[in-house]
Parts: sequence; C-alpha cells; structure tokens
Amino acid sequence: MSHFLSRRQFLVGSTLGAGAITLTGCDLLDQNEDIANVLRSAESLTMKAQRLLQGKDALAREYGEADISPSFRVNGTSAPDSEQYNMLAEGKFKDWKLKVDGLVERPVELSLEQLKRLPARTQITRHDCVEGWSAIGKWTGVPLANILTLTGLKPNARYVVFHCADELEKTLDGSGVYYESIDLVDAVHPQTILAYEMNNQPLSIGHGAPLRLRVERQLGYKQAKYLMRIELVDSFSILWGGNGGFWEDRGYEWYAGI
Ligand SMILES: Nc1nc2c(c(=O)[nH]1)N[C@H]1C(S)=C(S)[C@@H](COP(=O)(O)O)O[C@H]1N2
Ligand SMILES: [Mo]
Repeated sequence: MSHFLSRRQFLVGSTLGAGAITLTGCDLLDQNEDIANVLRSAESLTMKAQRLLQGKDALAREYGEADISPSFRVNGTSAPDSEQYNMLAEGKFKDWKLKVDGLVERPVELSLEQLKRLPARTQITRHDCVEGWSAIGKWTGVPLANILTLTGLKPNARYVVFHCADELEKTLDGSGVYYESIDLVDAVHPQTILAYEMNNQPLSIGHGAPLRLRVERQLGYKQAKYLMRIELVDSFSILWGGNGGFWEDRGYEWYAGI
C-alpha cells in the first residue's frame, strides 16, 4: 500500500500551481550534483551542441490550431500484443496504473484519474520520425517534472527510463520490449509531458493509450507509447542491450536531437 500515493501527497501535488511545480522541477535538477557530470560526459555531440547553442530550457517550436495535421500516422506498434494490455484496454484503463520507482524517495502508482487531476500542459508540436515523415499534433498531459516533484529524486538518479507495454520484436528473452530513456535535463524540461490526450481526444490505442511520453526536442522514436512504468536509474547500461532504448539497442543515437 505504501506504493500508492497517499491522499495527503496527492492533495499536495494537485493543489500546487503549475508555476510552483516548474520551479521545484528546476530545483530538483539543481540539487542533483550528477547532472553537471552527465552534461560533461555526454556521449553525443548533438546533445552537447544543442544544449550549448539553445540552452537547456530552450523550447521546441509550438504551432497553432490551424497547423494541426489532418492525419497523423501510427508508427511502430499499433496495438500491443499482450494479454495484460488487452485486459486493461477492455476495462477502459480503469485498472491501469503508472508505476514510478527506482531511485526516487517516494515510489508511487498513479491511476489515469489521478494523473488527470494534476496540473496539465497542452502543446501543439511537430513530430519528426527518422523514417522521413512529420506530423503536427496537439498533446495534453502532465509535465514529468510534476511527477518527479511528487516522488523526489535520490541524489544518484541520472536517467528516467520508460517501460512500455509492447514488444516490437518478438524474442525469447523479452529483449524486444519497447523502452526509452532520457536524462534529467530533458525530464524536467517544460515541454516534457506524459500525454493522455491527442487533438482533444483521449489517446487512441494506435497513438499509445493510455499514456505516452512527449519529449519535444527529440525524434519520434523517443516518444514512448503505452507507458507502464517509469524507473529512475543511475545508468541504463544494465537494461536490455545497454544503450538506453529499443532503437538505440539497434543502432540509433541515444540523444535524438532535432
Ligand atoms: N511503445 C512504443 N513506443 C513507440 C514506438 C513503438 O513501436 N512502441 N514507435 C516509436 C516511433 S519510431 C515513432 S515515429 C512514434 C510513432 O508515434 P505514433 O504512432 O503516435 O505516430 O512512436 C515511437 N514510440
Ligand atoms: Mo519513428
């Protein structure tokens, strides 16, 4: 039971203003001494260059309602082939819970209802897939910084790992399960949200129901769909192929800056 958000914790989270929460997100980052080291040891030149040129808080371009694409392709998994997921989907995700654990002070499990009661952000952004297509969509969800403010971070937390419900590649050892990871700079960025709505509708199964990541300064494959669990880690080298994501384990860049 201690893994569930207490009523008091939940009320604290839901009554804080968005501004207060954003500030706390930045404070969280400042308190994490390892972040400077992460930036210094950044594997990817793209990441260093982007952060040097644009700053760590620079926003991805946001668009207007009129720019929303009339059709937005579904890519990768279009419906997870898992009994557990299908049962949750049949129940309209009433029994689904997002686990947040690992290197946090207070692990939580949040229902969709609870997530929807937290301060939300809406953004209209362009999604760029490496396969060469783009689409503009409107996303509504909870800033990841708000969730991390609720859970707190252990001092050695450096990356946020997103565990998904789908296996994109069928394997015997389960290494075909989709996952992704980002560092704390992107985790507390204001446009990094856990989206439950797309274009004013509940997220469809094709687009990642009930919850997906939007991390707007990076490419499509970072936008993990079908979120089940968020894990704070000090290193992702022990996970699956060790490169921080399903596609990263198959040769893509970990930092997929646009
Ligand atoms: N869980 C999961 N997340 C995923 C994928 C996937 O197959 N499974 N595909 C990725 C890729 S390559 C892209 S381009 C986008 C596609 O999102 P969409 O289906 O909403 O267009 O999701 C990303 N996130
Ligand atoms: Mo993609």
